[in-house]
Amino acid sequence: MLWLTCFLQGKNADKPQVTGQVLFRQHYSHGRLEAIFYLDGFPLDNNQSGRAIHIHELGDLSNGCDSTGGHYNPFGVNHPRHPGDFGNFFPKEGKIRKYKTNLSATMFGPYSIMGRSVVIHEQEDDMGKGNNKASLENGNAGKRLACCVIGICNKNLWEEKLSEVTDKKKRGLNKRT
Ligand SMILES: [Cu+2]
Ligand SMILES: [Zn+2]
Repeated sequence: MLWLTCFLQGKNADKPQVTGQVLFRQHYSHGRLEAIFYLDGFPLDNNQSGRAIHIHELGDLSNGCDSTGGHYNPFGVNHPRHPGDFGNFFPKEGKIRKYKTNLSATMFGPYSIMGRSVVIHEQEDDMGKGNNKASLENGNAGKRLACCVIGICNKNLWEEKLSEVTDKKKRGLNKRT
């Protein structure tokens, strides 16, 4: 088992100022990747559009999120079939708290996501249905709001955030009953 984290510094000049982290876990060597998206700083309005999140090819932040390259695309396929195409996320009260399983990216072997980056976009991912070239490359997700480089972390960080995310879900369910 290996754990990875991607810590967002929120240093971009643009609004909103997104902070938080994306965590990954995977069983060696053929387990499916799991991820926790734990992000803050979105507008409080619950009716805003979705925000696309992807893995980009490079872990180079020398020119902010602009130097992270395009979507990580080791097999030369169209968007949204890249391993790090995580789709759209809908913040609630300015936060994203999401646990996803069975993702197609991997942290092992020649196609590892380690050392690459996670990018949070301003707009919704059109999932390749935009009828233009950009749609099949990047989903027309717009500006890059925040980004981070994926590195190794320990188990504790994962366990802590996982219990927070799943507890929140339970509380949410209780509220509705
Ligand atoms: Cu992207
Ligand atoms: Zn993509």
